[in-house]
Formats: sequence, structure tokens, C-alpha cells
Amino acid sequence: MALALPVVGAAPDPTPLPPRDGVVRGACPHDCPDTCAWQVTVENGRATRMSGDAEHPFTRGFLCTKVNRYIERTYHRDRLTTPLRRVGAKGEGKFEPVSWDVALTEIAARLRAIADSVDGPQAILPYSYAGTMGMIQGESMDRRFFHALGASRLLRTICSAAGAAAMQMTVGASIGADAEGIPESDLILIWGSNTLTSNPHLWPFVLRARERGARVIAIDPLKTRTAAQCDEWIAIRPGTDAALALGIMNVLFVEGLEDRDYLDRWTLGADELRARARQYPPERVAAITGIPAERVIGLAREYGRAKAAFIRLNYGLQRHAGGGMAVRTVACLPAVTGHWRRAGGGVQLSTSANFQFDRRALGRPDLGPPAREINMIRLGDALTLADAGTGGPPVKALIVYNSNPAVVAPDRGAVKRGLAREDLLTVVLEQFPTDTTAWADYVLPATTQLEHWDIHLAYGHHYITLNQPAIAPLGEALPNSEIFRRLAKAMGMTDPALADDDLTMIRQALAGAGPKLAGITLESLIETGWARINVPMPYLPFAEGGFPTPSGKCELRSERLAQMGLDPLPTFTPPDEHPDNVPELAARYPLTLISSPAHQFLNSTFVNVDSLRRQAREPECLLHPDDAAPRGIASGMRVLVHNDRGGFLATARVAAEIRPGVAWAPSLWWGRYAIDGRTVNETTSQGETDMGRGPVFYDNLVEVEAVAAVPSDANGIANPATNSIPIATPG
Ligand SMILES: Nc1nc2c(c(=O)[nH]1)N[C@H]1C(S)=C(S)[C@@H](COP(=O)(O)OP(=O)(O)OC[C@H]3O[C@@H](n4cnc5c(=O)[nH]c(N)nc54)[C@H](O)[C@@H]3O)O[C@H]1N2
Ligand SMILES: Nc1nc2c(c(=O)[nH]1)N[C@H]1C(S)=C(S)[C@@H](COP(=O)(O)OP(=O)(O)OC[C@H]3O[C@@H](n4cnc5c(=O)[nH]c(N)nc54)[C@H](O)[C@@H]3O)O[C@H]1N2
Ligand code: SF4
Ligand SMILES: [Mo]
Repeated sequence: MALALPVVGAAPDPTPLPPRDGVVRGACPHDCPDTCAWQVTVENGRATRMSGDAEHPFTRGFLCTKVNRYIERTYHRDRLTTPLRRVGAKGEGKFEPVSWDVALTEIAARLRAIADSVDGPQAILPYSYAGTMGMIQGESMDRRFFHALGASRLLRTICSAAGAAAMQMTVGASIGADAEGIPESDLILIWGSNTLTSNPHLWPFVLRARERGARVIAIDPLKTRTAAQCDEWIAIRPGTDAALALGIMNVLFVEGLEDRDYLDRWTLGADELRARARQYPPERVAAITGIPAERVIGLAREYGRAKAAFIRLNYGLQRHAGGGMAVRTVACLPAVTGHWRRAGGGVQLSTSANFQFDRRALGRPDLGPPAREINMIRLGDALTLADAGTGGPPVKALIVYNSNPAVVAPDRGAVKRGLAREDLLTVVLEQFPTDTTAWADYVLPATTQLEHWDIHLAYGHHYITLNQPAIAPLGEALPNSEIFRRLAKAMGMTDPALADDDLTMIRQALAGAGPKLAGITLESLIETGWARINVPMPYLPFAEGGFPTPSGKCELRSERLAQMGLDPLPTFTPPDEHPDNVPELAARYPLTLISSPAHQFLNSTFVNVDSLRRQAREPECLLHPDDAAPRGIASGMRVLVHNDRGGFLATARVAAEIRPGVAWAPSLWWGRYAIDGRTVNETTSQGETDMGRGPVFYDNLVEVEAVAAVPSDANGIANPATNSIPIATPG
């Protein structure tokens, strides 16, 4: 098998076992709350069928639209199967195959030269996110390597940072209500989430509750496929959720619908919150949110009278300047009504903090000196500013894995200018040629989840899952962990922690784990495939307080936020790009662009899978008829979506499935498959949220115009016009 290829030194074999025919258990690696347990049928060493584990209480026997195509993706004609070295110009995407030995020896020499130069090792920047959520292929040997090297540390904020910080400040951690309690709910609020697309395995629980009489309400500027299935769609103005939650509290307190006992016993700052909520009467809330005052009152009554309301809070409302405060404010609601007391009640944003892996043992931050931190959503600045935007050395080498920053990072124009730098060494570990690999100096072929070991937490349920490799790596592909082991060796790094194999690291992650993982071992997981972590069923995390905050209570008032210079109480923070803040900008760019996931893609993953891309058709922009008519736009017309940061072409769809004043571009298309090579992140900013330094993807004003014909930017990755934009060359 491929692991027996010429190696740099003698790295340990990371995957004893496969290939083996039969049914192999695994875990879906994708960044999705459902973390499905899957079963792969292998015949003659080839994966032939995949299905969701029917016995898994959350997977319930099905996989989603995208991952049903995982075999097609794995054996895709474009799979990278050998290391590549650039031969063409930067961004041209022209490479020659080289051996692992040559690739790693050359990369090691260049990294060593940078580390030994005046810039030092902090001029090396790792860039990764959640291409795989696996603890081993996502945050183990890679982290050890960069820590030992003394490279810059990446703040991995691009998805959940604002919400995670908000939950930490309010309930103490990324812990939430148990989705398996939902059938006990009498009211379900799907708040800023398109469940049927991005969390589909939650839906059967919602349907159970509904059969038993629950009402289901979506709060979303967009009538998503999920909102269309709900009993009611509340079309909130983007970025105004905190005001709605405060308006609900206003009514709850005025009408005596709060749970005084819960507030007295398990919260901090209830009186101050009551006073704050007084400032948000329904009329004011209506003016901010665009939701009629009677509906705010009605919703508050329904919520207050429900016995166990479940709020499925997700990331949509968090991708605005006030996103942290919005999440925090909504997360206060079940403490006001005491819904945490009952199964099916409470809020769920994430359950991830229950998975107490020994992350220090995995990532070994102690292997190297402390280093500067670079926020991943400011990659454009990091690559184009002489001090990387941090006051330190310029970035001279970028090592990308588990991510596709040329598509997913905001302010794509700045990112592309950075990637175009002749003096930047870019190494990309990938399964496929992407917009990002096109800019690489070296591309290293990575295995898929069918080809390597891993262990997975979940952020939407309470089951841990082991992934066993089902087939041998294709071609010369290697797991990320093995690539970093070999690179460390090639650089002459000798710490024994840099040689641990994957199964050893799985054991380390579990050996030092917290009590919620006690008793779960590699061996037990090989036996069972997955296991419920040590929480009761259903899990009522805060039925009797027990908040992991400094006070042990739900912090309606947060002293920590006060110390950070933020309002210690829930408050409404308008979007950065709100007409009140930036009237001149809003006059030129009056529409708020939301670029949330397309049903067929997972962020930028799966865009290259033909069957899924065909279903998604082409980049689209949805507009309300009231916005389309004055612009002379009809369905099917080509439009330019743009602002001062950039623009992209899309095909218009006009329907009353969106709030007027809002536009939707289902995401994330790659430049190479887009109409004009440009994609939605040309328009988004490198701005940061109030908490957690997260992205503000949907805090984004644009204009949409009908266009006759626009010059094509061929593949959008090698456009001479964009490549030649001068940059502030570091150094
Ligand atoms: N099919 C598919 N599944 C995915 C993903 C994918 O790309 N495709 N991505 C995965 C990842 S990485 C993540 S983080 C999760 C994301 O999961 P979710 O956060 O549930 O993301 P979406 O499903 O897009 O839902 C976000 C919704 O928020 C709405 N929204 C936008 N702004 C606001 C606002 O200000 N207020 C309110 N109330 N709503 C707002 C959007 O219109 C959208 O419908 O999904 C994961 N699952
Ligand atoms: N405008 C806009 N931008 C967004 C968002 C949005 O809603 N709107 N969503 C944001 C969110 S929530 C997120 S989480 C980020 C997601 O950003 P990313 O984490 O970058 O996610 P993907 O686009 O799925 O890219 C993951 C890449 O990793 C590769 N990969 C998968 N497994 C492996 C592996 O084992 N090894 C290696 N080396 N590579 C692997 C895949 O082939 C894929 O190209 O995007 C963000 N960007
Ligand atoms: S992407 Fe989500 S829903 Fe689809 S198979 Fe993976 S974990 Fe399940
Ligand atoms: Mo995400």
C-alpha cells in the first residue's frame, strides 16, 4: 500500500489494519453538527456503498445529500495522488509530479531557511480549519509540528468563535440542551439556522415533537427550505436578533411569565436584566427588527407559556458585528423562563465542550515557545501587510491543510493578492485541486476519511465516534498526521512526540480525557464504533444550575464582559453596515447580502462533485420582488452583486422567499466553477465580531444590478488583472 513508498527517514506506519473487505464503521468528518456514524461496504479493496448507521440514535440510518456522494468524491477523477511542484507562474495551477522525498526535502530546506532568517519561525503561518473535524487529522501532529517549530499560531475563528465566546460568557461553555429531548418540547424556535440543509438529523426529532402538538417557528430573514416546513416564518431584519430577544423578555417580565424561582436560584443579574428589558418595548423592537409589535408580543406569550421551549440557535445571527451579543441575549431566554428545567427545553448552539478530549496531549502547545497569534479571518491582511497586521515579521510561508482559504476567507481580493506574492512559499495539503492549490508552490496529496484513522466529537449531539480506515490510500496520498511526521523528520526535529503514530495519539486523547469520556477507549470504540458520552439521557445540563461560569450561575450580567469593555448586560448592537451607522454607504449599497450554505455543498467542499454541482446549477442571487422590480431584474437574468470590496456575477432568482432589503447568495462556489471566476467572498469584509474575533460574513451591504455581458475572468484564479495589483511587499 502507499504507506510503503520511499520515505524521508523511517516514519512509523500510521495505519495498521486495512484494507479489508466487508463493512467498516466510520464517522463523517465534515463540519456539521450531526457527525454521522457511517458504514462502508468494501469489496476487493474498493469502497462500493455507504450508509448511515441505523442503530445510531442520531444518525438513524441516513446520510445527507452531500455525503451520499462521498464515494464519488473519493474516487473522483481529480483526486490528488502524488506530490506536486509548481512549474508555471504563481496562480497558474501548473505543476509537475515529484516524489515525497523530493517534495519534503525541498519544503524542509525552505522552511528551515525562513526559520533561521531574521524573520524567524513566526514568519511561518499554518492555515487550517475543518475540512475534517477529526481530532487526529485536524489537531494533533500538525499542531505539534508548528508548536515545536515556533511558528505563528492561528486563531481559528472563521466559524463559531463569536457564538462560543457568547455561550462561555453566559452559560459558561459550549454546552446546550439535548436534541434528543426535542420530542418533549411544546414549542421549537429554529433561530438563525437552516436545519434541513445544515443539521438534517435534527429534523426527525422536530417532527416527533410536532406530532405531539408542538409548534415550530423559524426566525430567519430568509424563507429557507426549513422555514417553509415550519408552522410560521418570522422574517427578521438581519443582525437584529438581540433586540427581538430583549423584546421577548420585556413582555415576559411585564406579564409575569418569568420563572422567579429559577432566576433567584440559578442566575446572576436578574434585576438588572429586567431593567434593561424595560428599554425594549414591543414598538421599539418592531422598529429595529421589522417584526410587527403584535407579533413580538404574541411570540413572547407563546414562549413564556410553553413548558419546554427548545431554541435551536445557530450561526446565522452570529455573523454580524453584534453577533456575540445576539447569541448571548438569546441564550438568556431559557433562564428567564426556567425552561432549562425540563427535557426539550433550553438552548442548543453547540454541545462540543462536553467532549473533554485531552487536547493538550494531542496538540502539545508546550513543545515550543509562545508565538504571535494571527486571526484566520484576516488572512488578507496577514499576507499583504509588511507586519502581517500584527506588528511582527511578515508571513513568508503559508502551510494550508483542511481548508480552502482562496474561497472561504473574507475579502477574497486581499487573499488573492497575498497568495500571488512571488516571495511567499505556499504549501497546500489537499485531496483535490482547489482555488487554493492553484496558488501553491507545493501540493501534497492527502487521504480522505475512507483512508485514515480518526476520532470525532460532535457539536449537535452527545456521541463520540471512531473512524476506521476502510480502503488503502489512493495513489501516494498520506494522512495529514503522516505528512507532518515526515516533514518534522525532514527538518531534523527530534522530539519523540513528533513520531507518535495515529493510534497512539487516539489513546493519548482519551487517556487524559475528562470524566464525561471516562471508560471510553480505543479498544471499546473499535468494538462499538461510537458511544454515548457520560451524560444522562436526555441530558438536562442546567436543570438545577450547575453553570460552568465563575459564579456557577447563568450570568445575565457578566463581569467578564464588563472587564473586556463590553456591556455586561444583553444589549442590541447594530450591524457595522447598518444604515444608521453608515448612511452614505447604505445609500450606495442598500441590500444586505447573506451567503449561507447551499444545500448541495459543505462550505466549499463538494463543489467539484459533478452531480451535486449540477443540482446547485450556478451561482444564484435571490431577491425579493420589491427589490427586483425597481432594478429591472427578473428571474434568470444575469446580475452583478457588488460593493467597494469587489463583486461577482450570479443568476437572479426573484421570489417573496426573502425579506425585502436582503439578498441571498447560496455558497460557497469556487472561482473556477463560478460564472466570472469571482465569488461571494469578494464582497465580504475582514471585520470582527464583538466577541471572539469572529467573521461578519452577513454584515455586508451590496448592490445588485442587471448586466448584459461582463468580461470573463476565465478561472478566477489566474486573472492577470487581479494578480498584478501591487501589494505592500513585506520585508
Ligand atoms: N449542507 C450544508 N450543511 C452545512 C454546511 C454547509 O455549508 N452546507 N456548513 C456547516 C457549517 S461549517 C456550519 S458552521 C453550519 C452552519 O449552520 P447554520 O448556522 O444553521 O447555517 P445555515 O443553515 O446557513 O443557517 C443560517 C441561517 O441564518 C440566517 N441568518 C443570517 N443572518 C441572520 C440574522 O441576522 N438573524 C437570523 N435570525 N438569521 C440569520 C440565514 O438566512 C440562514 O438561513 O452548518 C454546517 N452544515
Ligand atoms: N461568505 C461566506 N464565507 C464563509 C461562510 C459563509 O457562510 N459565507 N462560512 C464559513 C464557515 S462557517 C466555515 S466553517 C468556513 C469553512 O472553511 P473550510 O474549513 O476551509 O471548509 P471547506 O470549504 O469545506 O474546505 C475544506 C478543505 O479541506 C479539504 N480536506 C478535507 N479533509 C482533508 C484532510 O483530511 N486533509 C487535507 N489536507 N485536506 C482535507 C477539503 O478537500 C476542502 O477543500 O468557511 C467560512 N466562509
Ligand atoms: S455532512 Fe452532516 S448530515 Fe451529512 S453525513 Fe456528514 S454529519 Fe451527516
Ligand atoms: Mo462553520
